[in-house]
Amino acid sequence: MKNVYFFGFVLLSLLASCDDGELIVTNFDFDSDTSLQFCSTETETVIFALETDPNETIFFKFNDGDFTGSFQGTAIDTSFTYNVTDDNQIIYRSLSSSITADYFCNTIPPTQSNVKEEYVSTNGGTVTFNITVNSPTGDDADTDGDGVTDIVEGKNESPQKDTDGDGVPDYLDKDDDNDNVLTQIENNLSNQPTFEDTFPDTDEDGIPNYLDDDDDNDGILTRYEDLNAADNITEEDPDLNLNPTDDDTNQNGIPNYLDPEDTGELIIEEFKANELSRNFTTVVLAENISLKNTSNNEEITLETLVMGKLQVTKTVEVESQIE
Ligand SMILES: [Ca+2]
Ligand SMILES: [Ca+2]
Ligand SMILES: [Ca+2]
Ligand SMILES: [Ca+2]
Repeated sequence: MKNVYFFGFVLLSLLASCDDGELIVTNFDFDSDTSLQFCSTETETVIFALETDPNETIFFKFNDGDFTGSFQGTAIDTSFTYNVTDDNQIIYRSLSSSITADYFCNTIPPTQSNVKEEYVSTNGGTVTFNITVNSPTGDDADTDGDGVTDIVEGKNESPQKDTDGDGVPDYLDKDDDNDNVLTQIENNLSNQPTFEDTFPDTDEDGIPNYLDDDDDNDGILTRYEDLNAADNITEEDPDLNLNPTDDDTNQNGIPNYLDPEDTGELIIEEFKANELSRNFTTVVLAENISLKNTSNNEEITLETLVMGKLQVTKTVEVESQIE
C-alpha cells in the first residue's frame, strides 16, 4: 500500500510490505488508557508510551524544558497546544525487543538496530496537553490535608467558602484565616475552650481559632503577634520566619497570639506559602497529523490520536492573593 488515510480513528491497523516480502502488522493501539511517562532536559521534553505486546513506543519530543505535568493555583484544569514541526515531533517505533524509560531519559538516541519500523511526523497538525487536577472525593476527603474535611470547609457550597478572602477556597487553604498559624496547628491545641465542642476557640468569641485572625481578641492580629519574625534574617537568607507560635514576651508559657496580656506587634504583610501535594492527569491528544515511514516514505494521516495519559503527584503552590 502506498498511501493509507484514516480519519477519526484512534485505533489503526496498518499492513505494510517489507522489501523481503514479509508482512508486518503495526497497531497504533494507543488511547486514554495508555500510560505515559516523561523526561525533561533544560530545553526539551520527551513524553512517551512503552508497550511490550508487541514491543513498540510512541513519543512526542518538544522544545520545552519546563513541562511538569502539573500546574500551580486554584484552577481545576488547564491545556496548551504545540504545533508539530521539525522541532516538535511525534515518532512511532516498532521494536524487536523491549526498552525501558532509560531509552529516552538522556538525549533521544538515533534509530537503533532494534527498530523494526519507524514513523516520524511531518510538519503540520498539533499536540494538545489537557491537564486536570484530581481532588479526593467522599465524606472524609480533605484535599488540603489540614484535618478539616472538604465538606466542613465548604467545597460544595456556592460560592465556595474562603474565610480569609485570599482567593484560595478553604478546602485548598492550609491556613484558613491567613494568620500564619496553620489550621492543623490551630485545631490541635489542648486545654482550650472549644467552639461547638469541636474546634479550639481560645477567646470564646464564637469563631474557632482556625478561622479567627485575632485568636485572643486583644485587638492585635495574630499575624502581627510575631515579634521575632525578622530576628535572624540575613542577606543570604532574607526570608521572614513566619511563626506567631514561638513568641512569649511575658514568659508565662502562653504564646503572645493566645495571650491578651501580651499586645506587642510587628506589622507583617507576608503569608506562609500554601503548598499542597496534588495528583494531576495529563491526556495528550494529537490532531491532524501525518506520520511518514522512514524506510519507504509511506504516509499515514490521522485526524485524532490519543497518545495516552500521564499521572503525576507533585507538591505545588496554591497561592494566596491578598490585596
Ligand atoms: Ca483549609
Ligand atoms: Ca491560621
Ligand atoms: Ca487563628
Ligand atoms: Ca496577644
